[in-house]
Amino acid sequence: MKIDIVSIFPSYFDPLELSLLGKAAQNKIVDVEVHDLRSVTTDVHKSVDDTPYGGGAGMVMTPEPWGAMLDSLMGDDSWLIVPSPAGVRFSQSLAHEFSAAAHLVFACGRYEGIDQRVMDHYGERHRVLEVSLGDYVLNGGEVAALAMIEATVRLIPGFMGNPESLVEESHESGLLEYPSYTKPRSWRGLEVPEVLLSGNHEAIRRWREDQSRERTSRVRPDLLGD
Ligand code: 6GU
Repeated sequence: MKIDIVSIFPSYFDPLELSLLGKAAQNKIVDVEVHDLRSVTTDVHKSVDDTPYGGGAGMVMTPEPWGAMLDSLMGDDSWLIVPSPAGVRFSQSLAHEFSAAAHLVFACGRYEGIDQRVMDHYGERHRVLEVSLGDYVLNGGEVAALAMIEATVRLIPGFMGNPESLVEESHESGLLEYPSYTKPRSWRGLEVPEVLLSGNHEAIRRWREDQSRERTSRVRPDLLGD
């Protein structure tokens, strides 16, 4: 998979080199390139924003630099992902969809967002998605893009050392994951649940399923639809 990221703060993406994603890049599972939006500006001030038509607070990113940059990046099978608190909610199922794409382009806006015509223009020819992490506001799309990229790349076949660990994790089944324990058996007076030491695989499976349901109904009843 190829991932291009466009931002006015390219160094936000330095951690990609260090993390698990660095390994994926070394193994040629994913090729990530970061582009500075200011590199395609034509004025001495390298400006990328202006005041909003209709008035209001803040600044809006102008379409010209985005057009110049995205014309050079978008191809026939490219998806344009625009992180935005006004977008559709990111989810594990969207991460699965992203992980099957050949080319993802993340357009990270700052200020009050990007001129709507950028999304409309590329939407005529490409899959364009405005995507939000959740119901809170970040200063720009960079942190959101990092989160979406990490969630996506770990689902690409061959990325995870042990693909089994993808199967039972939170949000794959629609339930939260059951609690986990390791050695020692006793720690500060707290014991590992007896059933996990029993060797009875069917009993362990049932206990974990019960724990998943109990935890989900307690902290995320919305996932159960009640
Ligand atoms: Cl994707 N962008 C911004 N700026 N804020 C957010 C977000 C995205 N998701 C949640 N809050």
